[in-house]
Amino acid sequence: MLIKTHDSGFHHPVGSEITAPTAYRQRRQLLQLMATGSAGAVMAAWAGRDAWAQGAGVARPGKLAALPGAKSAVAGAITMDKLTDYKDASTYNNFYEFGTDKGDPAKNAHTLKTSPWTVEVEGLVKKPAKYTLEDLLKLSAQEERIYRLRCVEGWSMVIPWVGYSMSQLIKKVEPLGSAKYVEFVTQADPKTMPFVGSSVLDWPYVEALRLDEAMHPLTLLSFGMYGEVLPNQSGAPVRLVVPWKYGFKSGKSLVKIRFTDKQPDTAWNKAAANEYGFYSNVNPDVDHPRWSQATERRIGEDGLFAKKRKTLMFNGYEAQVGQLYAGMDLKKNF
Ligand SMILES: Nc1nc2c(c(=O)[nH]1)N[C@H]1C(S)=C(S)[C@@H](COP(=O)(O)O)O[C@H]1N2
Ligand SMILES: [Mo]
Repeated sequence: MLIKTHDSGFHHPVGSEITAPTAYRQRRQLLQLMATGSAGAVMAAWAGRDAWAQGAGVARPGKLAALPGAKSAVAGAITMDKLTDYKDASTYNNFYEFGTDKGDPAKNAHTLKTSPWTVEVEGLVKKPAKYTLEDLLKLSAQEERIYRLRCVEGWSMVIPWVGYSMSQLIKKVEPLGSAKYVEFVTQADPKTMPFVGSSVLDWPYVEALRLDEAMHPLTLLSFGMYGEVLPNQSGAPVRLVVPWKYGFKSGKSLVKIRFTDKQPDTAWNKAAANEYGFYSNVNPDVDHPRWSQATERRIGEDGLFAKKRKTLMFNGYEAQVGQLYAGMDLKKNF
């Protein structure tokens, strides 16, 4: 539900509880746990992967093309957590172009037209270019990376994304010395996206990173998940995944990548600057003005094994990314 107030503009809705868990899901979790025994969390993650690969009773919204990627070699790119069920990952989403309820994108995003698709790279680069989706897919070998994604509203998921480091594309276009930031502009087509034009946000949905953040090997340009092309509701045909930042930094359905010398205005920062900072690194010590960020709820764990998890600094990727922020006051630069 959306709440508008006079003081601070739009209020991001607080994550509401997802649909009550079914006995089926509880049984499946139990079977998965039994199947993996004491083999450890890594095995649990990969066993979960096998379960969906074999189609273990998971209802898929449609048959999507396979998108194979080798297991990632990038440090930190494979978490040891159990995978979120595909069904949860593809039916509990934030994609405001298709509505503000978590179930709206899965219901409405079938109207998104993902082909033909081009991504324009412009601004402070030696080689500005228009890439078709086909060009982008061929640009570098794809990897499967199991990343946590932590929404600012307090829920998290563990998803096997497929793609390659954003840095591969950035190297191709050769940023100028003056380039300091990278702006990610997403699709805003009122004909195919029913909520574009609503007053929730200033469209298009825009996000941005510092150039060194965009160059970090963990920053993923993603085309797929669970070994298949992205379903529309997850940001097809190409999106960003920045695993150490709150989910809203990971723009979906990218159409433009612009290199700038000034910090770009981002959609959520424009909507409520006191709630959504430019950095938005996952940080259990910095509360959102209206709720704590100290814990999170892992989607799919709302049943038999429900537990609130402690949120980790940089979403658990501190060893990999902490040095990017050396000397910065992360309470000021939230
Ligand atoms: N274009 C666009 N990208 C977006 C959003 C959006 O509303 N529009 N929501 C963001 C938010 S708040 C989150 S938490 C993640 C959610 O990704 P998921 O639905 O794949 O879990 O997408 C992000 N990317
Ligand atoms: Mo989010």
